[in-house]
Amino acid sequence: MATFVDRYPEEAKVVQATLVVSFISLGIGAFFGLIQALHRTNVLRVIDSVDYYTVLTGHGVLLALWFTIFFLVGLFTWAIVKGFERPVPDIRLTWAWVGLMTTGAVLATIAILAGFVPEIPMSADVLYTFYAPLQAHPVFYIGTAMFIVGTWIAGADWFLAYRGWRQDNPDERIPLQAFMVLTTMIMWFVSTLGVAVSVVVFLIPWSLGIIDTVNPLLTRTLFWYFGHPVVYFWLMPAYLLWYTVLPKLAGGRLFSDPLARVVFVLFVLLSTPVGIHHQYLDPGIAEGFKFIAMTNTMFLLLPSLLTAFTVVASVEHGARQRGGEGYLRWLGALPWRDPAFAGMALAGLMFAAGGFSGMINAGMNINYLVHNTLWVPGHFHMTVGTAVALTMMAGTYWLLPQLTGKPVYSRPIGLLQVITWFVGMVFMSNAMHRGGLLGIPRRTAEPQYQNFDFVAAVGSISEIRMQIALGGVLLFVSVVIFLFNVAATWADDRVDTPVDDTIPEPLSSSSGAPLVLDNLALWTGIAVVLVILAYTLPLAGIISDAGLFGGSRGFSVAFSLEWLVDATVAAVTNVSLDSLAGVAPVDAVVDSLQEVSR
Ligand code: HAS
Ligand code: CU
Repeated sequence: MATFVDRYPEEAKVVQATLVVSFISLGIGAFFGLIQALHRTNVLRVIDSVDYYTVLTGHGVLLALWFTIFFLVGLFTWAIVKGFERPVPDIRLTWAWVGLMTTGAVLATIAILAGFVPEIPMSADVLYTFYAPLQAHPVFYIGTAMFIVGTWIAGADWFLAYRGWRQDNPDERIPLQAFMVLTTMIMWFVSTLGVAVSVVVFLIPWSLGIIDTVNPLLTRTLFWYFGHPVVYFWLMPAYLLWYTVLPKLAGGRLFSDPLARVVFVLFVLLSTPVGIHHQYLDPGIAEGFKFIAMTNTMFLLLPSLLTAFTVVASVEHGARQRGGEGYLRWLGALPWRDPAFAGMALAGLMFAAGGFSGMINAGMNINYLVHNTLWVPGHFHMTVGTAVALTMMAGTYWLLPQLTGKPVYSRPIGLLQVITWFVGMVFMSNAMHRGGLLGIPRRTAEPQYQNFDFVAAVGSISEIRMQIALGGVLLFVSVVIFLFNVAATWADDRVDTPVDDTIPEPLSSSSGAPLVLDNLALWTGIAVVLVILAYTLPLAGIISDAGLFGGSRGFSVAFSLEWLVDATVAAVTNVSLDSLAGVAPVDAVVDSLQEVSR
């Protein structure tokens, strides 16, 4: 079959355009990552600590939002066109959402970068989670809103493509890759509602001065309503590649098409009613709702565990087709020299570890130990920073030749690049997890408290810091090599040999999948009901406590002086006064309290 770019030249241009925006964001975002990794480990300080949040916001927004999502919309366009084997319904609509998303992203980025120039009265040091009480310039929120509306139009574009295909193929199963795109977009439509309300109803009017106050807990909750599903929005393109491309690269076939469909349906149902697991420590949300979020999160492990099973089984099948044998020796028969395979497989392996740290985050009680520590960035650099980012880079080595008709400039350099990423991340994220357990906080330029020593049971704090810095440097080097390889591929000449993009039939094909799996309306309905059940009461509570637009008088806490004295004396005498003797402030307090109680 002819190469994708020759079959669908217009669509190939669109995908290339979104990849360009994605990779520019990757380059700038990775540079910010290098600066902050060296800064907070005190290895090299090129910025003032006051600029740290500008750098951190740039790093988070450019990598977690622009790099990943621009790649996603490109990949999904390719998957829809290839899945249905027909062009998009109207290429002008397609360019319209590309333009809207890009304009929005550029505006929001300008607002962030302006933070470096004191003369410009604009900044957006609000981090990629941008909830109140941090406030950004309106341009940041407006840009973000345009970006999100752009993704909605992209989703509409793909559903229109589906409608066209369905009219011509009333009885066929939705092709697997297209099914993955459509279910992911249903999840996205349901979940972006939260962030859209937060931005349009509260943050934009607040930043423009139209309203004076907001209810910070409300904007946080609306953010996390979207903030958990967004992590699966990043992950689903990686899953799409692991399910459909990785088995082929391994030399085999997907183990089960129906199981893959079940996994994507589970993500539609369960991704949103779990967001409160980011708020276990927020006051103002009753413990019971946190418990429900935890239970849902534990159920949500299921689709990823199923994925681990299906994808590893498919890869093993590939290895055995290539002559691999034994319980584990088959691993050696895999095409490890192929950068696309090696990158995706290493990304998957690291996701197994990132998934486990996610399970720890998800436990309400253990979360108290790791929340807001360096553990959490350790977790998400393994998940979004490797499972997703490394799969996207590896996927590029497979996708780019189809979109350009040009072979990858250098596959050995590609292999070096994916290995550098993996090794860099092993150093950085392992050290971050360990640092978090010692209580090193996240999101600060100055993690060292005055007159306070972190005590490491194993190794030392300096060793942890060195590993983070070393890892950060390797990751930056990997991005530079990646961008070089991609740019050199683009600059190369076309070859005549067609680039193969066929995906082999799964071992257990879609004909065995229950028809109900393709009933998208049913899954959307259930997802909405689950969201209503999980969020109505917590949101009602938050609004009745502090008002829709905040500005409440606060909680009054009443107690008598006598009660305070009794409680304090009881507490202090319980600790055993002897053990505290000599601690000057304690002595003074005890003396004066005893005075009062006499
Ligand atoms: Fe998470 C915090 C819980 C997955 C991203 N997470 C974050 C934050 C980010 C993030 C960015 O419950 C920080 C947000 C912030 O700034 O505050 N997370 C989980 C759980 C999972 C999980 C239970 N997270 C992800 C994914 C992310 C991501 C995916 C991005 C893409 N996370 C939490 C919680 C918090 C949190 C709490 C709040 C922490 C706090 O206190 O702030 C699960 O979905 C994980 C399930 C995964 C598995 C692994 C399955 C293994 C597979 C590997 C297959 C192998 C292959 C290799 C392909 C069970 C699928 C084959 C090759 C061969 C050679 C054989
Ligand atoms: Cu989450």
